[in-house]
Amino acid sequence: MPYDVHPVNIGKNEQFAPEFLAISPNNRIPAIVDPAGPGEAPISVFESGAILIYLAEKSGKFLPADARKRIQVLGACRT
Ligand SMILES: N[C@@H](CCC(=O)N[C@@H](CS)C(=O)NCC(=O)O)C(=O)O
Repeated sequence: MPYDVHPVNIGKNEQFAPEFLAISPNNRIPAIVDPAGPGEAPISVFESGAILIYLAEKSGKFLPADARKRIQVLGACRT
């Protein structure tokens, strides 16, 4: 997927800028904006785990449909 990187300098408190808080309300990086989100509307996603799940679901890759394999990928089970 093509993407643009927008550095946020937390050493300069840029994570508290209103423009960034509109994307990531917990003032944490990483965060993404998908201009073509569900319903073709833009969506902001924050928290790295949520971002990875969002991108996996959008791409149709990495997250198996099978429940056992899916939870193994999420790293939240004992086999
Ligand atoms: N649970 C978050 C943690 C992210 C996080 O802690 N990011 C740090 C940098 S590594 C941050 O943005 N700190 C800025 C702050 O706390 O103001 C995730 O997984 O995305």
